[in-house]
Amino acid sequence: PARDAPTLGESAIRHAQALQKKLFIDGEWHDAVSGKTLPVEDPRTGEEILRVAEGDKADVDKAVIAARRAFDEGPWPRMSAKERGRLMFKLADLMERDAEELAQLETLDNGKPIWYSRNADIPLSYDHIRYYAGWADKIQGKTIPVDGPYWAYTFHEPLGVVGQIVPWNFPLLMAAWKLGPALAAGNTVVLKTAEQTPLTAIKIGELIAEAGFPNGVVNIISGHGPTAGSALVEHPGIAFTGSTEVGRKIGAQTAHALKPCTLELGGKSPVIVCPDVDVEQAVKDASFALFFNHGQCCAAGSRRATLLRAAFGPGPRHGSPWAAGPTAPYMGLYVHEAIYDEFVDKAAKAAAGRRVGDPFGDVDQGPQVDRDQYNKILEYIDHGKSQGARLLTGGSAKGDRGYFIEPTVFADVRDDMLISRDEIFGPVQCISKFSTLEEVIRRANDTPYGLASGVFSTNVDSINTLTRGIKAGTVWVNCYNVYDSAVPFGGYKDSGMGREKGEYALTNYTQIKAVYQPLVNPAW
Ligand code: TXE
Repeated sequence: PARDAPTLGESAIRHAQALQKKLFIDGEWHDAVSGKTLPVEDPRTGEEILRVAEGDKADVDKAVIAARRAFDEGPWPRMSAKERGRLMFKLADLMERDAEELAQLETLDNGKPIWYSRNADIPLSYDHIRYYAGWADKIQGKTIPVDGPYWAYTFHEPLGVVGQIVPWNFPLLMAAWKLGPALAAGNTVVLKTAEQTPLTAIKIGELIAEAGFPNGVVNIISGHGPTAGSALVEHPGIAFTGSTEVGRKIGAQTAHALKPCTLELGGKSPVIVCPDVDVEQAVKDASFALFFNHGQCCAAGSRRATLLRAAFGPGPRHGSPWAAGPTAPYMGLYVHEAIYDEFVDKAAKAAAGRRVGDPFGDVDQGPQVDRDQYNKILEYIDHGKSQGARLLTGGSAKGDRGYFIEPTVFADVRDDMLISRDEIFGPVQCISKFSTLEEVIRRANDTPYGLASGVFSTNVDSINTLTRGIKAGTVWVNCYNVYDSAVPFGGYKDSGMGREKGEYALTNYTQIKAVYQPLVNPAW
């Protein structure tokens, strides 16, 4: 309830103050070699709450050496796959034990409503670690029939040390997406958190130590991208989630060094609403898809949909809108001309009804994560206005402290407008009209991105045409933001390379060794 907001906010700050403020290297907590520290801001006010050690190249080098030693010499490579899985189950249990503390830290750091953190980010994260704990002893090679007096088989071996760089929109969940498959496959890890949101990963460092992981298996560095991030890219293979611009740089660097790399980048995912739908329902689904996490979504998340339904209650359609995807990519919304006016009117009312305020209270939307993102979104809103989109609701900052922005809806958005082409990463819904399926497929694909998409229709031919026609890594049909740890997620085109989640993600963290052996008795 709203009256708890100040109390919960204070409790979150106390949890943050009680955390380690250092870098987690080789199972111990270290100050940065440079002695530098990084401010942690409260996005509700823009004020600094505390500072944590700011790692850069020297710290990354130390962490990589520790991870290398843990991989080459430590108990980790000699543990059985089952034992590694057991440690991961233990970590997930500890995360679940401390779920409320983790939820408060995430909301304090990122600004997302506490009920998102409690019901999506945190349970999704420990669910994900559990899912991959189950994989640890099921990663198997093949036995292959070959010509001649030989037999052959494959091992799926870990890569060794892997670097992981995560963003601030789902800080813990993005870390879980990457740690899960890497550890299940037997790698050791250096994880760099986003400079805006170091807190929950620090807590995970504490829990990793408590779970009894051998020293150096997981190392956690808080720090900036151009310093700590790019130093990490120079070392091992990399898994990155973040902007397409940085992803492109990392991809070029790792390709040159012939190192493995997965990239989970930006999106501008089309949602297409056909004329045969229940408009009221489609408005709700589209609104939830866009405004979830204040529009700061684009890649992430996984959990059994059933667990999410249990957490959020049944959604209006197949439980889907409440199977709150951590990753609802920012979308362009195409609505058929036959229902356009009614849809636009209802969408504006739905957005205007969203409660914006202290994320520790009973609200639908808290502040954006930091001043850069806040300014970027307000600039896009100005572009929308000046390029002639019809502003139906919102359109401004909210309040005079912190990074709050009104839920904003533009209609009559043309394909050439900046708000239609770029990833805004904020609570700004852009609606345009379409007439035929052929036309909308062409327009939906006319983007460098290809992360996800949504199709709303009751006509099976339209559904089949659209799901085949759209070039994107995920298509949700009559639902949005449904995630399951077992289902792959990733982008076509500039939205990335490789897939996270599910069995597919294990291929990012394993290499295949083929072995030939002579048959003992060639007559066989
Ligand atoms: O991203 P960056 P930013 C999109 C979204 C957002 C925009 C900018 O549109 O508005 O990107 O956000 C690390 N070498 N997404 O500036 O810079 C950085 O420290 C190595 C989509 O926050 O890409 C952080 O840990 N690492 C996205 C991470 O990269 C570097 C989520 C993301 O930061 C680096 C976030 C470098 N040279 C933003 N520079 C998604 N796909 O979910 C930065 N980093």
